[in-house]
Amino acid sequence: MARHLITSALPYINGIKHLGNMVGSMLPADVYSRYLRQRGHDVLYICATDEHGTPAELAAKEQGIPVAEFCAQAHDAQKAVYDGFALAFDYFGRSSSEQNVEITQHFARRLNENGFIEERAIRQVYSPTDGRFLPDRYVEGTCPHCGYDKARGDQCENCTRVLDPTDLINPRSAISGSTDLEVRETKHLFLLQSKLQHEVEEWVSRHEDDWPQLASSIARKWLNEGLHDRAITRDLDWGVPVPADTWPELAAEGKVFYVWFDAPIEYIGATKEWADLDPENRDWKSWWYDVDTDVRYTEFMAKDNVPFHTVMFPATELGVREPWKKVDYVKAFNWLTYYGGKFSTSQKRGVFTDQALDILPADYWRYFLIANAPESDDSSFTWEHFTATVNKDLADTLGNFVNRVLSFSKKRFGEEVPAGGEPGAAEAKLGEEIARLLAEYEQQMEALQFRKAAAALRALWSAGNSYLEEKAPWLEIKTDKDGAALTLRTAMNLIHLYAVVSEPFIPATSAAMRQAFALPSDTATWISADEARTLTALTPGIPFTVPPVLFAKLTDEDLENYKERFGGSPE
Ligand code: B3M
Ligand code: ZN
Repeated sequence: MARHLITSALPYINGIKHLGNMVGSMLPADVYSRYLRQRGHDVLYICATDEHGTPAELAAKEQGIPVAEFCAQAHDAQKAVYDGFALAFDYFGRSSSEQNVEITQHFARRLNENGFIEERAIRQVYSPTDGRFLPDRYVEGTCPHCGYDKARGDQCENCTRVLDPTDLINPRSAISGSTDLEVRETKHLFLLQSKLQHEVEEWVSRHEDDWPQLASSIARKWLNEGLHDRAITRDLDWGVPVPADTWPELAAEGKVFYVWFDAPIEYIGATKEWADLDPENRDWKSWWYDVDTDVRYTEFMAKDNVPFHTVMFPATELGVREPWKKVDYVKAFNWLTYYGGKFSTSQKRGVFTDQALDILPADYWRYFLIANAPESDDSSFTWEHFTATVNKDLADTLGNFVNRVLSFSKKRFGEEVPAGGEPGAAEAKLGEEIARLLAEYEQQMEALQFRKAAAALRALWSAGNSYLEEKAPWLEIKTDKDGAALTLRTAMNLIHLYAVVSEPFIPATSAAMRQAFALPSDTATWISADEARTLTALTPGIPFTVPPVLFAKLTDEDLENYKERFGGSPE
């Protein structure tokens, strides 16, 4: 059985992420990891903060603190939110770690030895006022393509075109605002991706059939446009230093690697961080090095990150000429919009992950987001849709079922799973249905089809409700006490089954459901098709407690409050 290596795109250090970021990378990776662990697979789920680059430097400057300090604080703040969302990383690292420095420098040296790095003199924007070169976002100005006047040196936010700082019209320094800028010549390292085009193409063509359409079409588009050599160093204070043993002159000038060069390498770096903390994990390399088919590597990301993961990082890995593990499956997501508009970190529009947890516990968000993940298309977050989904699926279909069954049984039969009755036709029909839906759920999870998996899970919950309505134990008890006991016992078996299979989506609620039953040695992590069909694992006499209401119903007043606080439309 292959081991599973899982990574989600590294959240950039700058600022708490919004729900759109969460649903497009970390949350589905967590759901998938939890599922695989439950099914008995050996799983390593790695993520980290992406800490280098100009936005971190600029944010630190704005706060008036050293960038290292800014990153340390921002890392902890993000980690606290992810803990709140119950993201069960095996390790959540930092791309500024010494491990990442070491591995990034090693990759650069190997690429150089293999003839894939070249030093080139380029013309760059220099600010005499600031006494430094101004890479990427350090220059702002007017976009030459669309005329947007707040375009950044690396990209125009308005038309999304990738830019070079020297492209900007009326450029100004983002640090001092100075327009007294000149263009000076300076040396940088270039990764000769053009030389790797064929190899990358060959590698992509061996894998793209397995990838979802969204990932393979983006990879193809980039390959068709041709891989260009690109500068992989910058004039910044903060970053992985160019190693002095290989490039003494550039190192002396204080050049560091470009953030997108070291960020994907941090997937490996963070694995080493994890290993260095715990001697038991010392074989970290067995996850990454010289493992072809015994590790299956799945990456999660939003679509804008796909080129870096399907083309550029593989090019780097191929050029290193060492057997580093390359991705097997790329799970890419479209955008989650806020009322059809853009969630925007810079413009603070939409719901941020820390605010979400202020309002409601993680399970509400986890379920809603995954059930509406932007898989085949963009999907829109609205408060109306969110409150309706919570009320219908979580409060009514699941929560109410659990409470109704346990409260009623307690009232009529006491605090133990009731005895009496023999399963009949209704139970046989239910068992078939549950076994079928469970198989469907498993199949969708294995296929990483999260919306469909959520639909199957919801159908499992619904099947319990239909059974309960059909048997109506509150009527049955008047004429057939044993029959009512059987119905309630079967329903309790469903609750236990829900506790197990809902865990990847709603871990806290699942734990509460499972703990309702004092089942001796309840360690099974999954439900077999046979158990699903018979629904008799919980036997008469097992004590239970009635958990507090699992999901609160959201009122019209709640809805109005949310809309008022966050704005009920994109603008
Ligand atoms: N930090 C995502 C972003 O900021 C970027 C992902 C890196 S994954 C190696 O858009
Ligand atoms: Zn533009």
